[in-house]
Amino acid sequence: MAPEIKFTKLFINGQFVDSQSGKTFPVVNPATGKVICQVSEGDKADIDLAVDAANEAFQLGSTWRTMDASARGRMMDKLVGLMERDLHYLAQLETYNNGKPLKDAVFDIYGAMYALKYYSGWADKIHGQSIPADGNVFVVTRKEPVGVAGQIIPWNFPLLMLAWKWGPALAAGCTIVMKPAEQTPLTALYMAQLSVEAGFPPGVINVVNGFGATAGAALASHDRVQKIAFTGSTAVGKLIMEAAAKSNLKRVSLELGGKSPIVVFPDVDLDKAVATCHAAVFANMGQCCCAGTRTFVHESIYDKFVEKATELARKRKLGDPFGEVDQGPQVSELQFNRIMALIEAGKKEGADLKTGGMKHGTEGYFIEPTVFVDVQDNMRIAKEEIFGPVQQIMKFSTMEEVIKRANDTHYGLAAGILTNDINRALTFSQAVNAGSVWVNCFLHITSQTPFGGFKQSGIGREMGEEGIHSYVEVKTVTISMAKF
Ligand code: TXE
Repeated sequence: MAPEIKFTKLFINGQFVDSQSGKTFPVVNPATGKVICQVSEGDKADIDLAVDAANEAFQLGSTWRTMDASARGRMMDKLVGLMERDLHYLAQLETYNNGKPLKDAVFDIYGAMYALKYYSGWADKIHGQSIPADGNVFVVTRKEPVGVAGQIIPWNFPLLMLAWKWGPALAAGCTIVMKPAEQTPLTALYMAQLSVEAGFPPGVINVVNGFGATAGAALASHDRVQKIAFTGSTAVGKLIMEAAAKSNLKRVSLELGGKSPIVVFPDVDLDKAVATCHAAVFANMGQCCCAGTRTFVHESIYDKFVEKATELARKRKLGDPFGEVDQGPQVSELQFNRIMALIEAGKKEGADLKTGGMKHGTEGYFIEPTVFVDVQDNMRIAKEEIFGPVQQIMKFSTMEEVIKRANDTHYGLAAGILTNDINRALTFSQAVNAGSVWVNCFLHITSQTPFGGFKQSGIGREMGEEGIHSYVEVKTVTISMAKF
């Protein structure tokens, strides 16, 4: 059942407003390809207004700056309570706009609540040190909010990504201008309304819908934005960093793409290993930055693994994301076309297509779960982020070889190893260049643990205590003392 759409404008300074240009753009239901609604389209002029509001709310003496840190935390808790109250509606809205199965949307919203809840606890625990410095001085460090935080998020986990960004920013005492992905603005707008109900002062949270090249670029290059947090493609991540450098050297954190390896040794339960690798790549329609998209299987179990992995992919249930399904549509026609083009490249380059590879159904952007085997490292499907339901299975023989191949990528977001041999697990965990290494599991992401990438998968870490660092400045206060 389609949920009612309650908010479609820009949220600036505590109010829903039309864009300065009056322009709107359509939001599409990926399950049908039909327009859900029009939303206001913000660009530079609207980003300017939102940044003004966020700066105003950040002024010394403002309600936000003078509030007790513990009160900020309680306000965040209140927001979590409101999300829990509206969980069913939020999940429906997420499914309608993003296409993910309803049960996955519910899972994401719990994840978003946990993230906000986790950071609400940090609000009054972000403190500096007293340091025994040389000289007759008393020295303390303070951790102060960096200022206005620009936040640009993608469409694969709209609400979860919002929470990962709002959580540390609000705990640190920053103010926010967020640009949701143009494909999926609806849950962010509803969250904006909940922030009013939770009591956040006007200007602390602003949400400006719009496109990357206009609204996003304006935010990244704004002189009065002190920090930009971005999740999205590596190509755009580079633009963000460039814009930050060319404007005011704002602080940058980037969470970008990946091509994560998952390595299977023969000493594990085969069915369990197949299931772990299946979930690693097919979860969220393959639209996970840390998806396990290069499945390296030891030669001694390769044929059996391939057979079982193919069978499991064939069993995956596709369809209406509001129904009892494992997989919904890809988020947009553009993403659908990108994935289909990479599937074609896989076929052309000689990988063996075991199952899938076709559009599913007649409407929307559904793609059959696809398994390629005998994939070679130099093929495009082994090198490029596909961001779709496409598994690449490769054969390996030794640990040395697989470590080399696992690291032979410009990405470094995540990696996994399935083995019962502790030495193998430790060797791999140490040698692989990845921000997250999972042993006998995959995609196990929690609010308490840092997440982010090596190499071109990003800069900085989100979540956990590390997640706070990019939202604070460290100030050293040195006080001359009388000698005694
Ligand atoms: O990403 P973009 P797209 C990867 C994945 C996917 C590919 C392309 O491989 O197939 O990226 O997806 C905003 N200045 N990931 O095209 O363009 C944009 O409006 C400022 C991995 O959707 O990077 C949106 O809000 N902002 C990923 C956000 O950036 C700009 C999640 C992401 O869009 C901008 C999504 C600009 N010049 C895609 N251009 C992950 N790491 O989870 C775009 N944006």
